[in-house]
Amino acid sequence: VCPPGVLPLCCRPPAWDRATRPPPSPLQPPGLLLAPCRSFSNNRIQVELDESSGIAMMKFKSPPVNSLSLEFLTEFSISLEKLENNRACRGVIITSAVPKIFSSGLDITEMCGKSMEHYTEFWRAVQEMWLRLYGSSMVTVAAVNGSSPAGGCLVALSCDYRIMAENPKFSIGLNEAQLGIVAPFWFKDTFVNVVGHRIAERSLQLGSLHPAPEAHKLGLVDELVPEEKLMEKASAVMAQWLALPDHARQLTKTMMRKAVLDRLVAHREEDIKNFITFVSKDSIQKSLRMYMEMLKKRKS
Ligand code: CO8
Repeated sequence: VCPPGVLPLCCRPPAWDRATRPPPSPLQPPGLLLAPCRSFSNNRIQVELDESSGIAMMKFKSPPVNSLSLEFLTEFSISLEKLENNRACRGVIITSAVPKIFSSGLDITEMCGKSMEHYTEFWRAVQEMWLRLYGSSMVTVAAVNGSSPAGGCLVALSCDYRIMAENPKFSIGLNEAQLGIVAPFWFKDTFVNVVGHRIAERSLQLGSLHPAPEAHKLGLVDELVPEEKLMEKASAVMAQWLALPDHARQLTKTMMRKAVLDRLVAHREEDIKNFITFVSKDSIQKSLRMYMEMLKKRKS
């Protein structure tokens, strides 16, 4: 079963046939053999698609911390949909244009003192983003060039491969417990599928944020590279993944991820209700407000 608007992975035609490109003209000077590049930039996310390689670069550019607000999540899902529907696009590298921060996770202000309608809309947007990214038929590589707590970590975990800048000041993890909140089952499932049950269980209960070297040791990220080599490495990894026929890779990805995706699809409305009930509690509102105050105090 596929959620409305989300492409079943197996429905896309093999990309080998998708991007048929004419050979370069012999009259074209070698230096001008530049790839046709399509870019669309929204307010918070910039996307550039190199049609000759089939690789899109998606950069989060929502300072100060790329928090996943309703607007951000909506743009994110729309950008993914546009790329998914573009036959020339086979893979996307996700990174940040904000120094030192990949994404600070869900925008906490969206979960504080808002109406039921707002919580519903917000949570649906979080679900939609994850369904699109985790269920994407494209190759997805996260180039994690900064801190990546909670929802930011979920974005990285939902990709096929994670490369992180080897800076111990950058940390990544599902730290919800530290905020007095609980990561939903599909955050947990995504985490377990990457690091295994034991590491996920300990890390989730403690709300751990793992410095990059530790995250690598745990398998939360696949590779660490010096920051200046991050994009080069991400492109090399992407090329390696794109060297295979898309249909075989896509069917394999579906086989690995379908059960987890289907579980949310089957329980989507119930999951929204649970979120609203949970987030509306006075005790949870208090925890979130205190956490925001702590962030501000830490700053001053
Ligand atoms: N949401 C909203 N505002 C944020 C967030 C956020 N997630 N993170 C930071 N901000 C704000 C800060 O309050 C600050 O605002 P102001 O300038 O008005 O004081 C501004 O962004 C800049 O923040 P910092 O000064 O802290 O910036 P630093 O560069 O020093 O640090 C960090 C950046 C490391 C990202 C740091 O801000 C941080 O740790 N932020 C909190 C991250 C976090 O814990 N996110 C968890 C969100 S919850 C989630 O994603 C999943 C919830 C799912 C379960 C829901 C069930 C209820």
